[in-house]
Parts: sequence; C-alpha cells; structure tokens
Amino acid sequence: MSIQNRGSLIVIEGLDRSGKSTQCQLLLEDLQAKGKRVQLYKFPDRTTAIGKKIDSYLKETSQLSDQVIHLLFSANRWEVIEDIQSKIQSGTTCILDRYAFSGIAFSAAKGLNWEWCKSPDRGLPRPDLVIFLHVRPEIAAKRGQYGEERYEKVEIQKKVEKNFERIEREYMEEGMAFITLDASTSVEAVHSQIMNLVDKIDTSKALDTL
Ligand code: DGP
Repeated sequence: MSIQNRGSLIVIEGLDRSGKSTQCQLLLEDLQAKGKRVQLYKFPDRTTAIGKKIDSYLKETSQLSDQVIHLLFSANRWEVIEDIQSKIQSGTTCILDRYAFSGIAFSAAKGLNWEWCKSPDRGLPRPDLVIFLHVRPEIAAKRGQYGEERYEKVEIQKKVEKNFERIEREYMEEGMAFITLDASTSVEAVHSQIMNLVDKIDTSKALDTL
C-alpha cells in the first residue's frame, strides 16, 4: 500500500480526569461516522500480563520501584505497537488514549532523570498529532472517582502538569504537532477543536520515530 493511504496516528494526553477518554470516544465515533476506518487504543492496556501488573501497581495492591514500573509502562506500549503499525499501514487511523508522553511526565514527577525516562520509548512511531487536554489539577480533583488510584493527588498532578509544559516545548522544537487545549470548557467545544486539528493532518509522509 502506498504511503498516501496510511492512517494517521493521533494521541490524546492529559492529566487524570481531564476528559481524555470521553474525547477519544467522541473522536472515534465522529471519524467512523465519516466512513473512516479507525481504532482506539488505551494505554496502559490493563488486559495483558504486563498490563495486569501495572493495574495492581496503580490500585496500590502491589509495590514496584519507580524504575521498574516505568519500564513496564513502556513495555506495555511496545507489546501493542506492531498491531498499531500494521493498522496504520493498512489505512486505519489509530487514536491512542495516552502514550509515551505520559511515561515521561509521570515518572519524571517522581524524580527520575528526564532523558532516562525518554529512552525506553525511543523508536516507537512518532504521532502525527498530540493533543494535551489541560485542566487545572484543582479542577480535575473535583471530578468523579478522583483519588482512587496512585497518582490521583493534586501535588503529583501539578508536577505532571509542569512536565507536560516542558514536553510540549521540547517536542514542538523538534517540529511535532503537540497542541494544548483548554479542557475546562464544554465537551462539545473541546471535541470540535480536536476535529479541526485532526482534519489538518497530512498523511503524505511516512511516520518518523520518537
Ligand atoms: P489511565 O488509565 O488513563 O487513568 O492511566 C493510568 C495512570 O497511570 C494515570 O495516573 C497515568 C499513569 N500513567 C500512564 N502512563 C504512564 C507511564 O507510561 N508511566 C507512568 N509512570 N505513569 C503512567
């Protein structure tokens, strides 16, 4: 299949309870309604053996060192990536609910070295578009179910927020379309901004790597 026919790779990132999953679902449905082939992937994928370990770490029923959990999150992306790459090559648009950027933002918030955090994900496909849904941590904390998992604490989320600002700067300098949207507005307003950005994706070039 020619490169022109590949699908696009879209990543939605955000702090916990920023409305990511809702926006991923709306994007999926909107693109499907337009007749596109599209598939949604959620990271971490808690259904695999590695994902189950991550799930129990997040629910605080198991403890792992910061380094080990970082590598497991990355391995959880690597174990699904072949499937994603083949979908893209066959013309399916892939929407990822979180990706390697969460890995850097959350692990660096615990004090791990920035470049070390980036390294296990190097070589993964570079998205066509990354959208970071920004909600102030204090606002996100008031949303339903907040506080159930390990990282859902305002002090941690504030560090993660700062790290995403740095991630945006660094990747934009590399030419990546990394766009922050204010996600404290209505669900519909955020969705329509996302659709505008998705419509501008140019799939005429092959995907690069991180
Ligand atoms: P979610 O299922 O989207 O609520 O994400 C689960 C939690 O795990 C959330 O607090 C963010 C965090 N997280 C996601 N990806 C990574 C990662 O690669 N590394 C680390 N350390 N944390 C991550």
